[in-house]
Amino acid sequence: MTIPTDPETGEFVRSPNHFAARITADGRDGWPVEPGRYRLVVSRACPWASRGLVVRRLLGLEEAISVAVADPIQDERSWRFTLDPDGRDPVLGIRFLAEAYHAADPAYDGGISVPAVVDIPSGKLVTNDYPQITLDFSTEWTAYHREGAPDLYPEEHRDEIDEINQAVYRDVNAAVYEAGFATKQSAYDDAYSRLFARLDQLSDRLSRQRFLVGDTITEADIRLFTTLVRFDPVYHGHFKCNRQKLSEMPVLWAYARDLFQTPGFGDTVDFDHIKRHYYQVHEQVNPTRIVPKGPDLRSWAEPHGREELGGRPFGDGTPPGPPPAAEAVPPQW
Ligand SMILES: N[C@@H](CCC(=O)N[C@@H](CS)C(=O)NCC(=O)O)C(=O)O
Repeated sequence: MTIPTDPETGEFVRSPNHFAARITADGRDGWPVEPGRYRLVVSRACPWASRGLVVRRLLGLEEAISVAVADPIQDERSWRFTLDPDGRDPVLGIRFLAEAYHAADPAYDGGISVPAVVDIPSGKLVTNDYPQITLDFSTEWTAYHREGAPDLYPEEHRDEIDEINQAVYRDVNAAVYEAGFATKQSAYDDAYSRLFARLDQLSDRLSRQRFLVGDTITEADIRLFTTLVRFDPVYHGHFKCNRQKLSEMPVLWAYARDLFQTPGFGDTVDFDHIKRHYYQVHEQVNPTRIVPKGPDLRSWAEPHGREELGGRPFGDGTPPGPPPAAEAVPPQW
């Protein structure tokens, strides 16, 4: 995979989300909410796609929206279904996610990214607009949420959630990539400084409250979690985000363990997919493609002590049950 960077500044250039139709209860974009109709295509390696896996689990949308898991290693045709029998997604019948992109737009020649939501009857990609995908799961699919599903995007906290999400996107979710893919020292330095300044600020906030906004889990926690869970296995070494490891930042480390141990979070995480994807796909960063053996993951199960801060993870709701057997990740340690 070639990593696009700006030759002048050495900065990573992120490709835009080209397909931004929304699946809504009123179907105003032509894509109405309908259980069984759409397939969420993810890689368990990908932090942006993993948001969708967590939200879908927390809301109990597993029956309503099925999931396809791509091989963590893309080839020159990008994401592929080589984990499935005959290398084909059993529901969409395709070998490469690109086929769904081209069914939607035969002339499309941009990047093929996950997460992607595909309309099963037509085989067409509906959206790869990941920030909207999870918000729509929360706000448009309410008729199919499980009993006891939490409100991950509560009306009264939306402004605060949006503000935190913006800062976390810029200085955490995206900054780790900008540090790792920089081809000039100044671009790396800038991303590294923003990242750790923001992590310090988040750590301070989370030393006083169990979750980022209000006293329950929200979309903001999910977006921070998917970067934190990749920090020590990948971003600390591969992306040179190495002022400290997550496990050396006590508040954030306990916060991440708290979420990891909450049903719907850790049970979506596959560290093997995460590590193999980053270390093997980014050959510019890691030309030997060797995947490190560490870190020891068992500490993710250690007590976090965050209950002392109060908070009600699911508000008036309840945690989800275990994942469907077909979606269970292998034991992680
Ligand atoms: N499409 C979005 C976010 C999703 C994203 O970057 N997904 C990665 C995997 S973590 C991917 O599919 N990359 C392949 C590509 O964009 O060609 C973007 O480019 O900003």
